[in-house]
Amino acid sequence: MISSTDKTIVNSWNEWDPLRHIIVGRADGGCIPPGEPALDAKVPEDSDMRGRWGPRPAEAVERANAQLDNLTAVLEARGVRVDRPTPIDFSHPVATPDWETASMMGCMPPRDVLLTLGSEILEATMSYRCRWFEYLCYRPLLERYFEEDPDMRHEAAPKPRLTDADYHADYLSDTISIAQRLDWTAARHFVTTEAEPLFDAADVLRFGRDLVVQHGFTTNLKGIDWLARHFPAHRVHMVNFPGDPYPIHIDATFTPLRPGLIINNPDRRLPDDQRKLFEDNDWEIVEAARPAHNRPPPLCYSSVWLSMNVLMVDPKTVIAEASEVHQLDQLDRLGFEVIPVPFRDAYAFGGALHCATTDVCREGTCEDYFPRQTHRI
Ligand code: ABU
Repeated sequence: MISSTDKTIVNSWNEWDPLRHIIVGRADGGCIPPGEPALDAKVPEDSDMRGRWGPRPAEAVERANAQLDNLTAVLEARGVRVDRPTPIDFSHPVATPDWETASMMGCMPPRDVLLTLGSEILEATMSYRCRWFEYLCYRPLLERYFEEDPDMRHEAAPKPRLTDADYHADYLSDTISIAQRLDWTAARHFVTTEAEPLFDAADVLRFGRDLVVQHGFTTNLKGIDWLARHFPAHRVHMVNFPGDPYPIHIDATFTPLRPGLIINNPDRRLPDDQRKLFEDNDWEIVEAARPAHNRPPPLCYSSVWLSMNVLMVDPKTVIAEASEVHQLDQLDRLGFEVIPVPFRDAYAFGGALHCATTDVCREGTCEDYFPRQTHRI
């Protein structure tokens, strides 16, 4: 058994095996980035974030950090080793030869940037310009893991150019109706084009030998193809969720809790033709409980469905947001030990408990949870 006092080992194959070592993000210096194509497409028409940008207020940072620190303490009390990123000056303008933007975003959601699979930690391409340099916050940790674990593989996907060619012009209008958005997402017409491979790590769910990847705003088909070629020993399955007008990141939509059990956002149901893999292998897909809140907290990019963005400590134990009473109750009825932690003050900085963390080490090996499959989704 791997214990948190042991030397550094990078090893994580799925979302639920017993957790030993994790990265928890920080809210320090978090900014609302200025408009850019991919970000504007995600911010709802009626959001209080429209037209706003700049550093978030100091007291909001303080409240978010208090909840992130509390999560850290809860995990450490359970014997999990916790590391934290090194923030950079996110209010600084950044540029490449192709574009410039007046600020970055932050380093609260490591799940978006880093994909751990086995002994590898892969830096995602990302798809927002304001997040192009976010990997720098994690480099001190990744360099340390590389020093301390001789088997660790530190990989980075090809940095994308993120020129205007990466974004569909029809998403740049600020008056797109929800009906129009739903038609587009049902037709798999997303803001990102296929100009080059793009993916955010939070669009990938790990099920041992199988990776389930959401095609949406932040991950395109070339990105999924890049992942399939990069992980040739794995089976990569593309999914999409037509009920989501703003499809970024799979982890408020489809959440595996233990082998054989997934909760699925009832407003973003996995289409029938994509269920065969799960049905053929006796996985149950249960509708997630509805969120306890009607709106996200102020100045938050994410939807109310952060309610189902939970963190598994092991296949029987789950950390969920303390005010999400319906989700807590459902998890309890599904037989889990539920650890409620307050986290809504951190949401605006990049999401909930799954978003705010990324695995470094879980016990366990690469298992085949889907031995019966005849075709790829
Ligand atoms: N990062 C997960 C956010 C997904 C959502 O807004 O529903």
